[in-house]
Amino acid sequence: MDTSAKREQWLALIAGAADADALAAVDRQLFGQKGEVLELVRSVTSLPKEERPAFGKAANLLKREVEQALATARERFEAEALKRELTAGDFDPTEPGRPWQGGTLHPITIVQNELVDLFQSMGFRQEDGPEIESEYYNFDALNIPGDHPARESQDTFWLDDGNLLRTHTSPVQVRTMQRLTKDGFEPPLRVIVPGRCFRCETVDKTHEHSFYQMEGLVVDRDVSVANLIHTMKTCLRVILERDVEVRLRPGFFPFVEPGFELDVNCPFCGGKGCSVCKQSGWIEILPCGMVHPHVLRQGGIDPEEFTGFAFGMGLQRVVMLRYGIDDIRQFMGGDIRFLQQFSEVPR
Ligand code: FA5
Repeated sequence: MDTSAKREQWLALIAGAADADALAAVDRQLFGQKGEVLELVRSVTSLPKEERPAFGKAANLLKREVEQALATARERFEAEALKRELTAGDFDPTEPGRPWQGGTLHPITIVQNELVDLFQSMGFRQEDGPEIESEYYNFDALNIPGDHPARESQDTFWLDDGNLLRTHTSPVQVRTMQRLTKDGFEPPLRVIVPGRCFRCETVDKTHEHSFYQMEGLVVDRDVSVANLIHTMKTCLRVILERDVEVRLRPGFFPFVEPGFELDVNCPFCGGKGCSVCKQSGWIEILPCGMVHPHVLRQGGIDPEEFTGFAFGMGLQRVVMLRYGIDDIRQFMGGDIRFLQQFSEVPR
């Protein structure tokens, strides 16, 4: 049977469809329940056996060609419809798009990244520890037994299983020393631990229930307070972007001996005295001290042979000083106008 006449007729029908509706009608005529193309393919059964293979092949090829012609015509109508939709009304596809509002880094992250880079350049390694901590690591290993009054100054959230939300990053001191000495490691040891801490405190301009600290720990032979002061001065000079003077006052933390509060000369008045530094010329910036022998022993290090220093920097405090922010609640307040002032994009 000659299928070429059918071919001409069907392709002309498709080409002649004026719009998508007309094309749909042609589709039904050719491929519907009694569609002409399908009828042609089915008619193979009425032929003598020897004619069937050649006819079947030709009919199927024709069917595929007509399907393809229908699909091409359908795509053309769809594209035309989309174009009509886009150019209708107020929409102007030739107008430039709105710039993409990408996120920026949180100021705490900016300063934390800078501190990590700085300490890594001084040979420190970054460590991490759990935010849900055991009583042993948060308190006992740090020389704060159950009846010690120092526990009062770090009231926390206790969980039903006896664990707690860590009140500081200091527990990672003993965790790190234990993990390394278990494998036969000996100092020198230089670590920093940035991380989130929690305290059951009333929130005000300078206190949050969740805040960030960065712990530092150095253990080696003959480590002294001079090494501590030099390291702190270097770090503060970079972070506060200016030359700094520091001073130490006695401070009490059971896991250091001696312990200090480290002050920096006021960045707002240069040390002359202003309302921020309460006319003293100094601003308290971080507590620190020489690691207590009890803590070294808990970490598997012999305090007769090694000494060390440690510090616990409140990250928000440093960020506030650097950018002149006067209320700690801004950091987690979710005010986009506050956050948009810090334009550093994620690395
Ligand atoms: C500690 O947490 C000690 N672990 C620090 C330390 C480490 C001392 C190593 C000696 C050696 P303190 O409770 O003072 O100390 O907290 C340290 C810093 O965390 C404070 O100076 C402050 O900047 C910040 N901080 C403490 N509590 C809060 C809070 N509720 N909200 C915001 N920042 C806080």
